[in-house]
Amino acid sequence: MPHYPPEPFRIKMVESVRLISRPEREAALRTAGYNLFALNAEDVFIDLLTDSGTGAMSQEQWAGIMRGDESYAGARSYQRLARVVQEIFGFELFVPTHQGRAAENILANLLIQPGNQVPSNMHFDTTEGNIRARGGLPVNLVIDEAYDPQNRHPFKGNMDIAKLTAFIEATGVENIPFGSITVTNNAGGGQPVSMENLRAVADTYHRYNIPFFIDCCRFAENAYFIKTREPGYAEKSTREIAREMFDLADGTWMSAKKDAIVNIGGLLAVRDPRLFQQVCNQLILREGFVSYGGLAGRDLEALAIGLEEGLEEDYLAYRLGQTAYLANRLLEAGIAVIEPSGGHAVYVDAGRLLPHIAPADFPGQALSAALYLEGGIRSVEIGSVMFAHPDPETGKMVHPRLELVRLAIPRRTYTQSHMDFVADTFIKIKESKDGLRGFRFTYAPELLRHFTARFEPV
Ligand code: PLI
Repeated sequence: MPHYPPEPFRIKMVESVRLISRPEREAALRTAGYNLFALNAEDVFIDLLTDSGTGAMSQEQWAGIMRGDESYAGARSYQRLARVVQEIFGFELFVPTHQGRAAENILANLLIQPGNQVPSNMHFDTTEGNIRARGGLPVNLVIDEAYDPQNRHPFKGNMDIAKLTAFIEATGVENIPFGSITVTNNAGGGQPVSMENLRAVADTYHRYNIPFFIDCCRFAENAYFIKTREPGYAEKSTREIAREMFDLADGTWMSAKKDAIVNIGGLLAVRDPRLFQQVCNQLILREGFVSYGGLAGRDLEALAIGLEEGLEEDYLAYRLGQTAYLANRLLEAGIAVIEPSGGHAVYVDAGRLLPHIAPADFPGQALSAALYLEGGIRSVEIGSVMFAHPDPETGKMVHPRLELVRLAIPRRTYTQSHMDFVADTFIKIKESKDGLRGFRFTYAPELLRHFTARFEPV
C-alpha cells in the first residue's frame, strides 16, 4: 500500500545523484565554511535546500520552451502568459519579473519611505531584506498558534486581526504604505491562510485605505489546503478558490519558481493604473521591457503552462501527501516538526531536538550540518542564522521564536524512497544528537546573511 497518492506522472528523463563518502562530505562541508549554500550541488545526494526553481518541468513545459517567442516586445509567449494571469489571478495589469525578489525590489523602491512599516503574517527573508534596504521595518503579525509547533490549527498562516488593527492604530496609516500576507506562510512552516482570514485581512486593510498585496508564490498549495480544510470549499475547484483569494487583493507578487513549477520567473500584478505605470518604468530600468521583464520568451511560455499545471488537483493531492508522509515518518520517530505538516516543506524543530545548543550557537545550523554529514542531505536553517537581528534601540540580539530546519521538497522530483532515506538519516542523527555542537560566525554580511555567512564549530 502506498502511503500517499502515487505520483500522477511517470519519469521520462533522469539525472544521476551520488552519495559521496563520509570523508569527502566532511571535507566539502569544511571548505564551504559550514554553510550549505556554499556546497557544490554535485556533492549533495538529496537536495532539500529549497523548492524554488528546483522542480521538474513537464513535457508540455519543455515543448513550450521550444515554442517560446523571443521577440523583444509583444511576444506571443507574453500574450499567452497574460491570458493565463488574467484567468487565474484576475489581474489585467501585470509584468513578468525574473524572480520574486525583483518584484519586491520594485514595489519597495516605489512605495517605501524610511521609517515606514509593512505588516504581514510573516515576511520571508527576501521581502524583509527589500523592506529594510529602503529603511522600512517589516512587521510579523501571524496568530500566536503559529509559534506553537504542536498546535494543530488548520490555518497557522492566518494573521491575527486584533494585532493587525492595534498595529495600524499605533503606527498610523500614513506610515504604512501597503500591507501584505504570504501564502502559504513560508517563514512559519509553509502553513496556509484560510479564506475567512484573507477576507478579514483585506477588510481591515481596506477600512484604513491601505493597499493589500499577496505574496503568492505558493498560492496553489494554499488554495488546495482551503479546499480540503475550510468548511464550504470542498466542492470548489482550486482554480475557483485561487480566484476568490486574489479578488480580495489590490496587488500580488509571485516567485513563479514555486507553484508555477519553472526554474526561473516571477510576476508583479496591480490594479491601480498609476502604480502600474510606475512599475513599468522601474521594470524597464532594472529588468527589461514590460513584455519580458528579465525573462526569455521561452521562460514566459513555460511559466504560463506551469501556472495551470500547478493548480491540478491530482498533482496537489500527491504533492501535499508527500510532505505529510515525510512529516509523519519523523513524528513517528519522535522528532518534533511543525504540525500539521505544511505545503512545500517539513520544518523540524531543531531547538527542541538540540536543547543543549543555545540559540546564539545556532541549533538549526548544527542540525543542518549533521544532516549533510550523515546522509548528504542539504536543508536550510530557518532560525537565528536567518532571522536574528540586533534591536535597533538596545543593540541586543533578538532571536526568532523558533529554531527550525526546513526540508523543502522540490516539485515532481524525488520519490517515496528518497523521503524514507531522509527519515532514516534523522533517526540515526537522533541516536547521537547529544554529541552535536553549535556554530559561530567567522563572517556574516548585514542583510540576508544566511546565503554567504561562514561558520566554525563552537
Ligand atoms: O527567490 P525569489 O526571488 O524568486 O522569491 C522570493 C520569495 C518571496 N516570497 C516567498 C514567500 C518566498 O518563499 C521567496 C523565495 N523563497 C525561497 C528562495 C525559498 O527557498 O523558500
